[in-house]
Amino acid sequence: MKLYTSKFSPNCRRVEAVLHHLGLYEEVDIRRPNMMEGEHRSDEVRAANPNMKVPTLVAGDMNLWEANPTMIYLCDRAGAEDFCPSDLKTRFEILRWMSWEVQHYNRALAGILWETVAKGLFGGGEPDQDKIDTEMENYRRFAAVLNDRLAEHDFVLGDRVTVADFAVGAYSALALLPQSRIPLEDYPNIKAWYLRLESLPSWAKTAPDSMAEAAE
Ligand SMILES: N[C@@H](CCC(=O)N[C@@H](CS)C(=O)NCC(=O)O)C(=O)O
Repeated sequence: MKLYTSKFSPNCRRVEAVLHHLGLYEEVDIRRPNMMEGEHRSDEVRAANPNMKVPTLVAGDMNLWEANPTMIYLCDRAGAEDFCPSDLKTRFEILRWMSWEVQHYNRALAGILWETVAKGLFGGGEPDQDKIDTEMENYRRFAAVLNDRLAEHDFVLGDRVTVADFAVGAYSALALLPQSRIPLEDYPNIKAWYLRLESLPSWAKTAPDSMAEAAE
């Protein structure tokens, strides 16, 4: 398998973390196109993913793009029943939380993090407070749902980590940065869960070493 990926991207982190978790990382040819130089728009990446985005995984004759289905593919390929159960009820819950994070929770989070953390690194200028305020309203709405869920469980689906945690928690490292302005003090269960995730070996192995590296 071949993975086009980037150190900075939370979408790539979740796929790389799944590879570590499943013990598949060493089997994969890891390619890191230099995003600042636009290398992800090369013919090579475009041939595998017409969107020219990472993560993109090439597995035999399959080109896989979009992080969440790629993670499920890897789990199913590895037969990782504990990490990504296939019974109807649990699989529905995994897909539900994955849809929810894309559409609601991480969408709002990413909107804030772009303004507070990423924009400056990518030469985008000063944070736009109006945009932060709009996204913060969304963030608070959906963070309350996750915080309540995590009051009862250590992980999103229950008492053990699953692929749903790697999806919903994809932005943990950035959200924990002091400059992120994410109000985690108001959502202590999310903060505790983020720290729990960061301590998992497979998640920790994929942490950006520094913001300088992240900006590469
Ligand atoms: N929905 C996609 C998002 C992929 C994505 O937006 N990747 C970003 C990095 S986080 C990227 O490749 N950006 C480069 C670009 O859009 O030109 C997924 O889940 O994989």
